[in-house]
Amino acid sequence: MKTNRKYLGLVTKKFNEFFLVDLKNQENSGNSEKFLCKVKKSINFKDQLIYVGDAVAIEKIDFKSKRAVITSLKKRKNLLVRPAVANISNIYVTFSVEEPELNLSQVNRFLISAELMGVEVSLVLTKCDLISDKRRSYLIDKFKKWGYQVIALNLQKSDCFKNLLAELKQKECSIFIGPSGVGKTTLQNMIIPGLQNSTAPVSNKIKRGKNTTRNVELFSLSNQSYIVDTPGFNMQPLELDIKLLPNLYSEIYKQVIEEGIKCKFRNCLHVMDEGCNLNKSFERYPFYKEMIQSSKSHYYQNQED
Ligand SMILES: Nc1nc2c(ncn2[C@@H]2O[C@H](COP(=O)(O)OP(=O)(O)OP(=O)(O)O)[C@@H](O)[C@H]2O)c(=O)[nH]1
Ligand SMILES: [Mg+2]
Ligand SMILES: [Zn+2]
Repeated sequence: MKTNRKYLGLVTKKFNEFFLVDLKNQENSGNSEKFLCKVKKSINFKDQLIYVGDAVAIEKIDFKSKRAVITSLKKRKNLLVRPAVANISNIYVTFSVEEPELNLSQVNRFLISAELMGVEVSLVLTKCDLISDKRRSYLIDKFKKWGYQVIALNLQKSDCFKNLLAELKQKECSIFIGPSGVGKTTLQNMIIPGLQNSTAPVSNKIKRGKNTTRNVELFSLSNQSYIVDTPGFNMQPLELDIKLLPNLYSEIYKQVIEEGIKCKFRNCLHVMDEGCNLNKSFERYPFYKEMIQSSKSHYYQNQED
């Protein structure tokens, strides 16, 4: 049975030239219907490329074979570039406290690149069963000082995610990003009953993840909220517009905006001492300086090209 009616859908997975699309606003959306769709040629190009998280119109729906065609893309709120996901409301940067070992510079790169999206960013710490309570409190305290909500989990305990689940249900589209092997899929399998996506132990020798999740995929928590699992990766040094950087570190923008500190030069990057009034005694300052330097050299390199 084919219908020519137009439906609004949500792209939940992308592979080659196909997309999985959930029909939106269905009453019993917990187990909503998924359609395998191709895209009408005229829309899937240039700035109209379609990503997981996009709202789309689908037509030529065949309810029997569960096939349809995406015929238009709705205006999106935002687009995260890596991993490519549209319409995100919350980012949960996810790291294990051990196995793989916690790398503060990596945590910082993930957090700062997430901040660029201008959405709420939180930090999830997994595998807390592998460290002492004292170390756990120390880490929570550290990342709170970096300006983040910290959710410390032991995924071996079956009820560890209850508060997080309640929080996720209040949000629209939450994405979990972080290195391979930290437990992103394990957590989502616990959160969504019946979900049994592949997970794998970290490699024995170097305690690195095995890149188990290969695709970005969006799952429904309810009619209004979704979570997105993503393939793990390590973040390369960031090369950003240096003028943006001071606003991405809460330790800096709090001083500038909330406390009203003023430096001698209006566009002070807070790396030269002359006329700079920023209090630099915060833990992430060396990371900030390093990011300014690498973004600067990137900037000058591009000017020379
Ligand atoms: N001890 C302990 N092991 C955990 C915890 N969370 C996850 N693991 C284990 O960590 C391993 C990796 O978990 P995955 O869920 O596959 O990790 P991932 O982040 O999805 O990795 P990629 O898909 O490769 O990006 C699995 O063997 C999990 O059982 C935890 O809180 N404690
Ligand atoms: Mg995974
Ligand atoms: Zn300054």
